[in-house]
Amino acid sequence: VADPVAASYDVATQEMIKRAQDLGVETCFDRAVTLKPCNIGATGICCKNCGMGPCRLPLPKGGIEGEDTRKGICGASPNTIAARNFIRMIAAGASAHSDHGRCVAEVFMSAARKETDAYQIKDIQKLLQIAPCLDVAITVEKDGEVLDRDIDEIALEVAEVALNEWGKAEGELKYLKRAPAPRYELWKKMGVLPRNIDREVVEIMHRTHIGVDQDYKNLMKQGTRCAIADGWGGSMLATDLQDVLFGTPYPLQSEANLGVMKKDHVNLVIHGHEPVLSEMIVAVAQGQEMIDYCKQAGAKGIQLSGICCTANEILQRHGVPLCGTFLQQELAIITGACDAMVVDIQCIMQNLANVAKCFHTKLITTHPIAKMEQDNVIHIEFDEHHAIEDAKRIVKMAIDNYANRGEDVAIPQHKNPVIAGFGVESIEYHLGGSFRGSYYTLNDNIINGRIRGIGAVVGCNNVRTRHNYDHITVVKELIKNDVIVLTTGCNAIACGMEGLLTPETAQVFCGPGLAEVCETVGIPPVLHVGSCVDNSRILLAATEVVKAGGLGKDISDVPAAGSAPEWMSEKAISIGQYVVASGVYTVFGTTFPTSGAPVFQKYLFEDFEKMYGGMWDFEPDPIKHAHKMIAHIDKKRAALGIDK
Ligand code: NFS
Repeated sequence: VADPVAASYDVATQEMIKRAQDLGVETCFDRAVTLKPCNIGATGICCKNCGMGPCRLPLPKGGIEGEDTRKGICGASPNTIAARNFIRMIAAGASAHSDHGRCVAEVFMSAARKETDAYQIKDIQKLLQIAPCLDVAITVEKDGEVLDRDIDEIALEVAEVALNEWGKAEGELKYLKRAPAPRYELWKKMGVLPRNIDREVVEIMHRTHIGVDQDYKNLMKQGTRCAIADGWGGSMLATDLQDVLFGTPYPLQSEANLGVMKKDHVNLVIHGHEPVLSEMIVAVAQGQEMIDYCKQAGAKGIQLSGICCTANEILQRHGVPLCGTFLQQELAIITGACDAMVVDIQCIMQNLANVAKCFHTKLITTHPIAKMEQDNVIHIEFDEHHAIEDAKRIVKMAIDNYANRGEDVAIPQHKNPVIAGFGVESIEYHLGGSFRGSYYTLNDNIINGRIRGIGAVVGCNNVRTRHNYDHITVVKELIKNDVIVLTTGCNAIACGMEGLLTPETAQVFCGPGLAEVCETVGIPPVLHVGSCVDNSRILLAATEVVKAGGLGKDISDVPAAGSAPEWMSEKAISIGQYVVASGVYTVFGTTFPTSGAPVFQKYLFEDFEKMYGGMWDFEPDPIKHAHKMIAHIDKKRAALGIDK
């Protein structure tokens, strides 16, 4: 079994791993001890794309001298194999984000057609802001006069145009032009403008089939195009349409870590990614009907909390507390206080069902594309046309189950306050100038050196490194060196658990320059900008920085760097690639899936900088990891002539 302290940096997590072991319940932390990764697969050089293999091409001990003559049955080189595997990861990651986006777009369509009472166009301001980016007019001319166009009409056209982005027959993605003009022109020159979202994924699957594309550079060209279709397509549409449907987040206060669960409350934990479901659960759980029902059941109230990106979605819009990161999902049940856990899609461990069997917890799947084989799992298929009823059924099930809770409940008493809900708009408000649409103050503070640069630290947890340790260490090292951090995904949750998402953190952990800015403006040095699809907010914030002036003409000029210290999902690889293709140096920690093909890896780590101004890097040591980012930021400062 795992050593709880070695497995996690977080005390609440350590307590729950220990408890699980005492109760004889196995978790992913224990499995990580007994189940070791395959070194050939982990380094990207196992090809299983046909029935003659798998062909495994391990790197000889001591590396390769001279020519690399390794090849598969068909002759595929290590570069081809690693590139195929890498872009298949991009295809899967881009699919996950974009299919989530499509679901939101379909709900948006229902709302625009007024087919559902549950969902409405909530944020008209945001609708009017994104409509022109989709070539949807927001005014009409009548008798020579320019008039505001009807909102319902705009919404309907936005829905149609947006949905069309997934499969249109001609043209290119409309959002690409939201990038700074030189970036768009570069993509055009490189031939990587995505045509539609689905097509780029399909083409990856085709090109990586046996006997098709056998040039790692050409494979990566398609990997890049597909990743751009994710970041500047599927993910960005997901974020925007969610904002219009559910409201653009604005800074608010909440709490994070397992300690947000309450012993005398019904605990309903929401886990997954699409806010389509969780929004309804939040609405229903806060309604009088369920509150009364809950009192009858003898509980003081309903305590909602979230895991993974659903947590970030309902935190940033409603202040629902964060229960934990990806690696804490089993532990939420092990408290014995989780009356129901409801899941939708992505990052859901199948072992949840096995853990739930050991407790009274009801585990509910809700999505037609994500079910579980175990017989204790309840499936309630969620549909936007009867969303309220579905949500009520789920909340009631949690309340009814409160009575079945055993005596043995142990909720760790650890949590920290968080401020979340930042975004392009609120950063502008807090760090903008007196003119609208300007990031002037932020840029000014970067130019005068109070802020050294911007770090985007994102991504998962991975059992192959100590839970949350790399996240926290990288972020603390960055802010200590005056790098302001934008965070999403499980990194954001980890920062919240550690108390880094409060303005008070600035005085304790920041360098003097960043501390001064945070104190003057009243913001945390680590800004929670949402879920993983909300990395699109970071792309747009970077674009606003470019527009505000003084820091170059393209995203690749800005003193900024990206990082995913504990990544594990294919989604993270897609994100990494679109961030690199957007011109940002990006460092991954823990492990890197191409190290068995040194030539291909060098292409990603070095040659990409010459092509896109951004490139990949790998550094498992979190302090060195942060300093690689800082070195890149300093290089960009020097190029702009603002170093001192
Ligand atoms: Ni992102 Fe969100 Fe977490 Fe990783 Fe999973 S929750 S979409 S993939 S594990 S950060």
